[in-house]
Amino acid sequence: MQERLKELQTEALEKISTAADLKELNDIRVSYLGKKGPITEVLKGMGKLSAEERPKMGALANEVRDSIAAGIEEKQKRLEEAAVQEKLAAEKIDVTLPGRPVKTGNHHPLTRIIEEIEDLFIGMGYTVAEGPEVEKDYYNFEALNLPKGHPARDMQDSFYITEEILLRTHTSPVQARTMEKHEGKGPVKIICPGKVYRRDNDDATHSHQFMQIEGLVVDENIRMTDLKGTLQVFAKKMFGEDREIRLRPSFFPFTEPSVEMDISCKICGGKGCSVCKGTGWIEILGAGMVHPNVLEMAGFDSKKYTGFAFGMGPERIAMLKYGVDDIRHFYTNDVRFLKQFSIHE
Ligand code: FA5
Repeated sequence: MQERLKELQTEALEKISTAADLKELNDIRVSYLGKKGPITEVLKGMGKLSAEERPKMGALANEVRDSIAAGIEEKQKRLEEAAVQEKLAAEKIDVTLPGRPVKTGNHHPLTRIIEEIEDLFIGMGYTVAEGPEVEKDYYNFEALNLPKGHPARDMQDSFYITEEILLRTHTSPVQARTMEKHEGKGPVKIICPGKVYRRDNDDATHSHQFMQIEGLVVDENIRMTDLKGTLQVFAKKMFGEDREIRLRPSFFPFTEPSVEMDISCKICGGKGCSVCKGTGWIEILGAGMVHPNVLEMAGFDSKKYTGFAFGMGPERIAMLKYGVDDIRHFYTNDVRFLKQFSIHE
């Protein structure tokens, strides 16, 4: 019996030392130390031993069992440690590797131009006002001195929804709405960016839907020279000191006198091209002194108050600034076009 126990001990310790993983080790534990294991079997024969031999054999059996259990415990620690090391090695991160670039979008060139124009005017003390794109005929035309049947309505072919409601053809209705809110008290100093719609045929410089930015200043003693100075500051800040501007007399029913402002064409350098239609100039805005009728209709005393207004097309401005030769590029969203305005590359 003594020999058998020693044999079992040697055999178990050998198996423990060669166990390759925790599962194998657990199998050894179950087979040697379990209730149906060989040590238990040996101990069952203790009854046949003499009273003298029995405690000796019992002590030996305990010793064998303890040494196997200790062997298993130690091996288990080593296997667990090895498993942790293996995992650490497999999950090792090389912090010196270059990172993967994260793809980011960027603002649409039109958004950038509009924000730049907004910032410029906010810097001159203007606030930003907004109005609806689906507009009443009253604000789009009548309140701007364009009664029904007025021939100048033809200048802005419109998309009508009902007889009285249309998609606004310009941002000027926001002028009328803002002045109305001021209830005859100045000063008013706003710019209004937004989408407008016209039944224009699409070409290099025209779109049926485009953006406008309106400007309006109403106060006592506002003069034409204030308008000219403001437009000059705007043009120089936007396009650089070297760009030429010209003011041409024009007509808008809501301003008197009225002008249009042109900028020398950057694309052809003034020689004439398809963008400037051979003239060397591109019209970017209409402007003028607010017509007394418009002031009165909005509740302002036209003897006390005067004002100037202007309305510009940011697409045309973006075309000039970035040298874009077709307005349709802004709406077709070709990524190759948009990527050129990325600030990340
Ligand atoms: C107006 O719309 C007036 N409301 C502007 C104004 C405001 C005048 C305040 C006086 C006082 P006009 O139709 O010229 O004016 O348009 C203004 C600008 O919008 C033009 O200078 C041009 O830059 C742009 N624009 C006009 N039509 C189109 C179009 N179809 N596609 C792209 N831009 C356009």
